[in-house]
Amino acid sequence: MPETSEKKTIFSGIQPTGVFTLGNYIGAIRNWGPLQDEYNCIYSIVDMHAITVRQEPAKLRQNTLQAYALLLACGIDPKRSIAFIQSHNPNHAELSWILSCSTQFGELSRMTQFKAKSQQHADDINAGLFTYPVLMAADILAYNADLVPIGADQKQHLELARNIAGRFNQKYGDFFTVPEPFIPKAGARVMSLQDPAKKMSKSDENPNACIFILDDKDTIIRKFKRAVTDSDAEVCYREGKDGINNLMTIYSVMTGKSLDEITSEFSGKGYGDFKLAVGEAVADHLEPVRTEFSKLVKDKDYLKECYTAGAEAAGRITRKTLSKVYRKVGFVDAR
Ligand code: ATP
Ligand code: LTN
Repeated sequence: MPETSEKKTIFSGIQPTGVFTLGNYIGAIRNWGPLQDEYNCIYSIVDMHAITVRQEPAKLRQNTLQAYALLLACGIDPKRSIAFIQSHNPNHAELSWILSCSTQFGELSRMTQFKAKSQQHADDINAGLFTYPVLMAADILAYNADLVPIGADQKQHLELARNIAGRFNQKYGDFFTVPEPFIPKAGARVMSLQDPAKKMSKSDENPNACIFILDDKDTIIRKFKRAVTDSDAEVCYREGKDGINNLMTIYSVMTGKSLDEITSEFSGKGYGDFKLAVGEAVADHLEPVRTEFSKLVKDKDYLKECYTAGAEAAGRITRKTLSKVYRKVGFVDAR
């Protein structure tokens, strides 16, 4: 990827907290590949974010390598994008410190993900969990990213990153690009199959609540068959039909059919037929990802080559940003 060009820059990250879900895929990663030609794309497996909740070290290492292979299997081409592991580029943590001095305690206290995660992990409400959005801002601002493709749940964090950039620019003179969120129109919030009022999440305790992108066809169909819906047996998108609305959105994204087309396709048919069709569409769509993943994950040397080169390319960009930031805030040049 050329480092200086007229193209706009994209940054996004995903945590190595387990196999990606259909929510991560539809809300985020699926949209990353098609951006690669039009933009300078930088994608990261954000392991430093993952340790804000307790992780078993051996498992984190394994999950990180798996997440990197999944990223490539989902169509991120390490030759056209920069794809790297966050902890391999120390500049993120360094910039995060500087930015934390332009972030207010009050604004971090308002983050809904912090409130939710402090409830889930009441025995470990650590400072990292609280300052997590500052590290996320550093991830983005270190590359002066213009656009950040994310699911709807990350909108508040992106808003904060914009505020931090604005405040820094005000204090020290215009420097950071104020990033824009890039949230898909359909599928920005895929819901749990067991509780359609909750978002589908990797860390859900109930394995039937989410589809993992490496689930096999039978498992995917079984999970959709068990999906919680309603009792009126009509496939149409309407307020109060959260379960069906979620399945219709998933089916629409997978097949490209509109909600009206889906309603006519299933008129007079029951939920059983519909759920089976959704399951099949999802399983067929994910099949190539699963095949590619099983090839990639065996090739540890290739993966290492890719993430090493990715970290070098990422570091080349962020070192420049960081030295300019150090000057702006008044640190003495080291050399
Ligand atoms: P965890 O359960 O460990 O908190 P997560 O499943 O929420 O993780 P992240 O790694 O935090 O996943 O998110 C990666 C990307 O996937 C983000 O852009 C996020 O907005 C998006 N995303 C996560 N869950 C969903 C969902 N249910 N629907 C749409 N997008 C989602
Ligand atoms: N906070 C995000 C993951 C994340 C991210 C980022 C997304 C970390 N750094 C930078 C976009 C840009 C999450 O929990 N989903």
